[in-house]
Parts: sequence; structure tokens; C-alpha cells
Amino acid sequence: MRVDVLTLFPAMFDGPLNTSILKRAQADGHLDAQVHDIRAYTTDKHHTCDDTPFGGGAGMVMKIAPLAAAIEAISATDERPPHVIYLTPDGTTLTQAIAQELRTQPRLMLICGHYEGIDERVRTRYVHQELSIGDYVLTGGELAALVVIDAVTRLLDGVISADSLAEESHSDSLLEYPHYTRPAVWQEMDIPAVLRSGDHGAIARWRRLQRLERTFQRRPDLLAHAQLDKHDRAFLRSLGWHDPLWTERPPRKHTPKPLPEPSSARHDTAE
Ligand code: 6GU
Repeated sequence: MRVDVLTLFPAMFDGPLNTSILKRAQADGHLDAQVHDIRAYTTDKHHTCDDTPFGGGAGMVMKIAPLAAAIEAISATDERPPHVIYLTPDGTTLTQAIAQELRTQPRLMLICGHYEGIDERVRTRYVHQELSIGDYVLTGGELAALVVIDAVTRLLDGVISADSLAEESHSDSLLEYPHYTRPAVWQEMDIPAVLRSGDHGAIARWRRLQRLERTFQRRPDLLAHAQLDKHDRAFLRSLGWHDPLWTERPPRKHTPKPLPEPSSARHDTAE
């Protein structure tokens, strides 16, 4: 996947893109990340990228010309048209499902806003999708763009083992089970005995129940989207969960149907 980032602060990407999995994904050819300085697309001698808002008000707005020139010039460097995303606190909140959708795009272009935002006409003309990373305000879109790059890159084929992705939090709307490694006893704290039993069936059942219990305790809202079988549901009900599919019916009373009248009786009163 190719990702072009448009920013006024390219240095913010240096550390994250050159560390750990994002670094390896690029070295292995899964990710081609290119960070572009919007200021390089200005034409005035002061390299102006912002201006005061029409109508007045606080703060500055990112000018249309440098951004539009950057979007068009960078788009044209590859025959694949990019899926253009603007990072903004008023966008759709990023979820694992959105990351899964973005993973299928051959090319993304991430536009990072600063100041009070960008000229609305850039959004109207060029932007396909607007994303936020949560309900709080950052100084700009750069950290959000890095969050998108990280969440999507780890889903690209070959970047992370399929096993690691299978049971992680949010992949199936359940949180993860707790993990332990050696030593088995640390400062008198033991690990759950079942994990040392060698009984793989029992371990899998324990982990499933841990995932269900954690999700119920910490993020009960997620349970509405999870695939739950009847055993999962019974366990969650035992914890106090209100099962939307469970209706406690009073035992049905057996009321015998009245016997049909003899046909002769009906014929007799027919006229
Ligand atoms: Cl995408 N940008 C800014 N400036 N703040 C944010 C955000 C984005 N997402 C959450 N807060």
C-alpha cells in the first residue's frame, strides 16, 4: 500500500515511521509511506500556508492554493488515484472496522490540518473521507494520521501473523483474555492454574470466558456486536448481563381448545 501524507510538520513522522513494525513494513515492501511538506507547494516568497478567516473569528485557516497544488501534484506521481482522507476532530471516529476497509485501498492520501482547519473548498473538491481518532482535540492531524497508518499497516498481508490478529481486542468485538509469561510465581503472585494444566480445551474455554467477562465489565457496549453462542450468552447472563435475545416467559398454561360443534348442529341453524 502506498500512503502519501500532506503536512506542515513532516518531522513529526520521522520517529514513528522509522521504528518497529512500521519500519519493517516499509523495509519489506508492504508499505510505501511518503511524507510531503505542504509548504513546498507555496509560490510566495514567505511560503504562506495560512490566512485569516473570512467573516472574522479566532485563529487561522490553511490556504487553499498550497494544499490544492500539493494534492494534485502528488496524486499525479502514481497512476493509482488515492483515497483522500482528511484528519479532523469533526470526522467519523476511527474503528477497527474502518481500518479493515482502508486496508483494501491500494493508495491513501492523508491530509493533516492545523490551526482552525483547512479551507472548506478543499474538503468539497478533494476529500473522500474525514476521520477523527476520538473525542478530544489535538494540535493538528499528524498524530491522528500516524494512528491511521499504524492501525492499517498492521492489517496488511505479511506484516503481522494471522494468529496474532485473530484473537486481539476489537477484532471480533470482544476484548482480549489476560496474558502471562514466566516466572509462574512472582512476588507470591501465581498464574491461573488452568494455564499450566496442559489441557488445551480447558485453556481455550477459560480464555473465552475471560474475554466475555472482561468485555462485560469494561466495554458492555461491544457485546451488542459480538458473535455469541448460547453458552456465551448463558455465562454472560450469570454475570448480570441483560441478554436482548432472552425473554423470560411465564410457564404456558395448557388451555384445551374447545371441541368443534357437531356438523349437524351447524346445518340445523343455517337458515
Ligand atoms: Cl483527526 N485532528 C485533531 N486536530 N484533533 C483530533 C483528531 C484529529 N482526532 C481527535 N482529535
